[in-house]
Amino acid sequence: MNSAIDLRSDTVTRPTRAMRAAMSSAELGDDVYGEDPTVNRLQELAAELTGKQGALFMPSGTMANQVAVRAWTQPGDALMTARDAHVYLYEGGGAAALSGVQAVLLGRDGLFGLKDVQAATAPDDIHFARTRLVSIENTHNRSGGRIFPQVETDAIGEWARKRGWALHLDGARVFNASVASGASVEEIARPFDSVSFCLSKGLGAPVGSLLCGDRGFIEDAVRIRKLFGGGMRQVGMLAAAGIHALDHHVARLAEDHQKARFLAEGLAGVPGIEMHGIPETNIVVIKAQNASGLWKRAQEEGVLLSLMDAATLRAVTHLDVSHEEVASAAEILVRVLAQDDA
Ligand code: TLP
Repeated sequence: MNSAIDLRSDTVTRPTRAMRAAMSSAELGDDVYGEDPTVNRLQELAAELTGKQGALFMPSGTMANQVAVRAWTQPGDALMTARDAHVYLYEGGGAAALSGVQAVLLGRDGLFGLKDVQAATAPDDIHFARTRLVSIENTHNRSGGRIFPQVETDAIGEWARKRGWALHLDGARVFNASVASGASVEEIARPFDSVSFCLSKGLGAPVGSLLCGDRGFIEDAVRIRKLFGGGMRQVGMLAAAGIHALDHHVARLAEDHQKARFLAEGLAGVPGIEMHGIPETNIVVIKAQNASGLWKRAQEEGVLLSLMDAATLRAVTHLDVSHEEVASAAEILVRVLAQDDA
């Protein structure tokens, strides 16, 4: 398995030697008491980068999103989001189970606009669940790492603000959006009341996400994180990996985007598959009629992909996969497809 080219996700990266060194020399304390200096430093850095008053270190992106849902809603409220958003589709029904919230699903391929939000806005009537939160995912995972258009975010943000709804950014890969678009994370985050981002994806840390927002929101989030079992102790070792990732692994995301484009271009026009456009960031979505057969044969040939559904495969480029490996993954996939076609 070790020599396989692992394109299942950017979560598979392992800490670099320099990151491990930063982890092993981290100053530690008990973070449930707020006394881990390295965690505090990471939280300050995250607040600064997103332009928010505060930030909270979380064990996962899923917990960061679900804590935000719980903080902004009451049971019986509605959450508006894309029908293929991670917060709805990939978090085990968490919004329903942990917050008693129902989802109002919008758009397609992760994208939706003000018009969709307006059309789904229920009248103020006792029959309807009250919308309290809109969640936007940027970049959007299932659609192939697409960047959510800022003009739509701004328009949706204004609509939400007028109604007293909160706007949450699932920014698991917001640094990819920033590097690809040239907009700073702070600019992307500006219309949002809360922002989650992951250290454990393209940034290459082993664990961890940040949830950012204003002071009152962070106070609520601290309580809810504890309720959800996410209070951590001498976790500065992991926070040190996060600080290292933010200091050293952001600009290099551009290389991952180049590798994804290279892979997509290598597969474009090959019979038996359909590419979901040219990737804007680090995720390549491949549509294939026999996706599970292709997935299995690719695995036998040493290329690991994600099987998203019966007709969709996903390849994600990252820190631990070189340009040469991506080139050979493309060759192997073309060969496997040609065998299928014969
Ligand atoms: N995504 C994972 C899987 O869960 C699908 C992956 O391999 O891409 N938001 C977004 C947009 C995500 O893509 C993910 C993880 C999360 C949140 C959750 O992060 P974790 O895995 O830390 O709970």
